[in-house]
Amino acid sequence: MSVVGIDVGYQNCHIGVARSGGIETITNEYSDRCTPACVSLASKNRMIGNAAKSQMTTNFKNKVHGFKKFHGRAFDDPFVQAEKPKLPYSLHKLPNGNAGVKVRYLDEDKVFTVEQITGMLLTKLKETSESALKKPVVDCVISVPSFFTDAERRSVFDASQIAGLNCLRLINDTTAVALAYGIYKQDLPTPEERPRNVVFVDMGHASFQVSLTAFHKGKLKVLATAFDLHLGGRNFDEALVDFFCEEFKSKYKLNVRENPRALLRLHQECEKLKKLMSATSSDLPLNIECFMNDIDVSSRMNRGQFEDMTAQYLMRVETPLKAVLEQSKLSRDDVYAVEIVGGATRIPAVKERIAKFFGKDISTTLNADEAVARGCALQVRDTCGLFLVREFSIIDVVPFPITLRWKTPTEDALGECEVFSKNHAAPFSKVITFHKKEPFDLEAFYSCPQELPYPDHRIGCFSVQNVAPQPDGESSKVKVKVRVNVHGIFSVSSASLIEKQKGEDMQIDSEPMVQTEGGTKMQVDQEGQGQGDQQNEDNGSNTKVSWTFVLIPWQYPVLMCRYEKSFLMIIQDKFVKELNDAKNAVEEYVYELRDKLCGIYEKYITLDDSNRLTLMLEDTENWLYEEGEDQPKHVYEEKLDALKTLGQPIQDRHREHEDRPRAFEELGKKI
Ligand code: ATP
Ligand code: K
Ligand code: MG
Repeated sequence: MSVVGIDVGYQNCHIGVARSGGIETITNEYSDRCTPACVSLASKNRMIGNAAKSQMTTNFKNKVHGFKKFHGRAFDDPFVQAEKPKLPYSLHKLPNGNAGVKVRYLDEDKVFTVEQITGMLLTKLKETSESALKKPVVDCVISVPSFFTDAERRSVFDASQIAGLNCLRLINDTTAVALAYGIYKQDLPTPEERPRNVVFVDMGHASFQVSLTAFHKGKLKVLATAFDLHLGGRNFDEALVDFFCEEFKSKYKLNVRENPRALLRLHQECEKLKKLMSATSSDLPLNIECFMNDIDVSSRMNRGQFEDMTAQYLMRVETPLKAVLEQSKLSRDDVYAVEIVGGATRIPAVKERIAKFFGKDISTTLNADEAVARGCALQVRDTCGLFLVREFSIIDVVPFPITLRWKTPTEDALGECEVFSKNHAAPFSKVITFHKKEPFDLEAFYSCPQELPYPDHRIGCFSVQNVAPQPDGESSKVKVKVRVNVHGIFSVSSASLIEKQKGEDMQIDSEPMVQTEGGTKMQVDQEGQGQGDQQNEDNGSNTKVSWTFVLIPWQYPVLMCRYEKSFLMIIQDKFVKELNDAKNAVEEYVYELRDKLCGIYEKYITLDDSNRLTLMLEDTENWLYEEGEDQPKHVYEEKLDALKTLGQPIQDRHREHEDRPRAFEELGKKI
């Protein structure tokens, strides 16, 4: 079974796969390595990817795109509310408060969760992989922006499950790129040498991500990440759209914003223009025929004008670059190379800003569109845990600090402690020891709400139950293991009670105390990277009793019903495909037989019979366009059978005649 790496972009998706020691990117049925992140729902079926995108200006109300950043977000989220008026499709508040997508599908109004929509997209990418690799694909690695919080990551993870994928790892975009950079480098420093520090810059369609990563032979360590959540190619498109909307208003008296179809067309044309301006600084035309109210519009633009009108965005390029240096306490001179990827880094002014900031040439050694997907595929290990390509260890970072707060039913005072600081290594486990006489709750939340690109700073609530005092009335020692896992998701992964043995003295005071509060003592053991569960047990003579505990992450979605729904849709797609195939088979047979009746079959049928059959074929053709347009599958199958009963004898006579001389020839050879 193959494992694929999937880059689910805001606009473009790519799939990488490790094959015979190298990485390849997979092409879809359009021989395209890029599949647009677009799902179009219609009255009979749904289309995903290229087919959906080509429908851009028709059925636009049911064409869902630009949904990547709705993952894990509430309908009332300020970001969702700000995006809503820009979308051709409708958003809807789901019963759990999350943002859902409202479309007309199978002639009914339907609301889909964002997980379902991404699930559909992933289903398509899974199918594309399967048909390219000619084997089932279940295991995958999926990239997410480094700034995705727990809720967003969980949501993407759920989407992968809806698609029937087993996501082995959610990997940060820039970390995937770093891996794609490092894995084939033969000259990385040895462990004794100073690391090679490389800055990775990814400007996609909707966001700008930067990381500073230190490389040694066989390993990379992310030192810092920074981002501009809302800076990407789409801002540059929108600047052009704004400009032309104004111009067309004064020049042609057209209110483009009132016409969604025209607005979408303008968007497409502006994106094309933007790309052309990356290649040339000369004046370029923008012409759209029959744009609105039967009016043809035209205008011109050049790179200089474009840079002026996008100055506000270009200005923002520097901030995250500065931030990664500051966070990692490195200077520009410590940076060995600056590697850029992502479609929008092709804008010359963006490249210039980055180069100017670092005072050095930027490298474009990586494939700007495929580096993320390739990096994802490189993270893949086989079922025995062996890397398929080459072993390369990754230490990523916790992007936002996480704090744990605890309380018991009787204690008013809350205790709290920051368990993961900003840029703490991840994945990582820590064991926290509590001294408690009763059950308690742990609440995890992001420490700095003002820095968080997400309105809800809560992560989850975890209940540690069945805690009672020791027989001697003293507090029990409870060890709780907290973890930021390979997906970058926080969890309380286990809790155990250490029962004091008779005569044994617990040396709690010798342990470094992180925080002590009336009645609550807490101590943190760092456990390091990896999945291992080993920990240094006290003296080996205490008994460890582990028990399950209740975990209630906020906004945790109900998965099962969505999975079933998605499964039904796959069946629906299959059903529609089979129906179309049956109908096409009738049509093809009509054309084929008609051609042959005037050609190779002519000699094998009487003129009368031929005329009668031709008439029948004509009737069938007309029928296909009229009442036969929309029939159940069996009707087409019966029609085809009826035609074949008439066509087959002619075909047989023809074949017999063809075979006869050949048979004589063969006989001749034998004699
Ligand atoms: P994100 O990473 O934000 O989720 P994505 O991965 O889908 O988005 P990319 O495919 O990296 O984004 O980049 C798409 C963007 O790059 C689009 O805005 C596209 O117009 C822009 N782009 C592609 N080629 C060029 C070019 N030659 N000049 C300017 N912009 C370009
Ligand atoms: K992409
Ligand atoms: Mg991207």
